[in-house]
Amino acid sequence: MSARKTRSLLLTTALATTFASSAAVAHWEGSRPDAHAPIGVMADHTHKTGEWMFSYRMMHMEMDGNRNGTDRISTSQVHSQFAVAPLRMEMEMHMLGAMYAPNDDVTLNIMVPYLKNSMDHVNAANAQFETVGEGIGDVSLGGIFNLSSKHVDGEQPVQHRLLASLSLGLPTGKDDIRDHGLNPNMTMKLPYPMQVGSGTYNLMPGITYLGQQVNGNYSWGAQAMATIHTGTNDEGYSRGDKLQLTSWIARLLSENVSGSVRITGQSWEGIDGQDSQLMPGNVQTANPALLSGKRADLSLGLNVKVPGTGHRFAIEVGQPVWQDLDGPQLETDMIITAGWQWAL
Ligand SMILES: [Cu+2]
Repeated sequence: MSARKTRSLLLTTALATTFASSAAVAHWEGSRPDAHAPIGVMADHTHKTGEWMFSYRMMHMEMDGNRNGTDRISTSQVHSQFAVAPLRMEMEMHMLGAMYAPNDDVTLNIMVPYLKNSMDHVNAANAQFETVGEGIGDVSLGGIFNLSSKHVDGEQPVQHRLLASLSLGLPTGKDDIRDHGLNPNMTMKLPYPMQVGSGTYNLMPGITYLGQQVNGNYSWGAQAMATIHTGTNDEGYSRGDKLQLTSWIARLLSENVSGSVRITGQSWEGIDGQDSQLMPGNVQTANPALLSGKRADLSLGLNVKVPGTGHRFAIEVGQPVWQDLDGPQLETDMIITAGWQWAL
């Protein structure tokens, strides 16, 4: 394990030990549509003692065209470095989740993802082909903890909350999927971004701040979350660690509907190690160094609750406003997340 990862693990452990000093929340109105963060945010809320929640979430991400740094580059520029150029990629993720609160301060959760990654490529002779990596992804188990809450009185009383979360990602997803390339008679190992699993145990520590106007229409929040891949998978590498910072503001549009605006910044590292069956000179996605970058997204969301039933529906649409990629790398163009949540 690298020094960087050891440091990250120590930080996570320090965060976990603070869970002991938790506090129940008195004035938080959990039934408001905006009491849940925009649907693209994970580990954003807790439940009351004995409450269950089941959820289905779908995320669709579109990547079209290549970029190096902050600049768009053409397919022929990619071909000057690699035999094959990716044209576009679609990532589709279906997530089944369950949450259960053994008490008011701790909510446990499990999430089972199913992924489909499709990528279109073209070679220098203008022959196009598509590859698909599909299957169950890395199942995660975790907890969300009420760290503290504070009620601030005044003309417009505000309830503040602080949550901590920690998830463990299990290596249940495949990291050795193969598919046909140009030759229909043989398969090849799919490059790193096309695999549905990391092959490693992953830690996802997070900290979330929430604010709610007790009698007003506004609420807001911010979250920092890291993804730390521990060890090395059977293929000989570890995926790049990621840090994500997000902040949003939401407004009640009616008693049962709220709208949100969110800004997200993220930074992710390249592959640590190498899959020896991939040829890094052939295509950028097989090059461990060309998978890191930074991005800022702006997202608009809608939360809807069906009164008296425990059902909620939500959608969020995001677009990058800035991206800086160690490329050539496919740029992200759109992220859509939609979901259904049922608390009982
Ligand atoms: Cu929940």
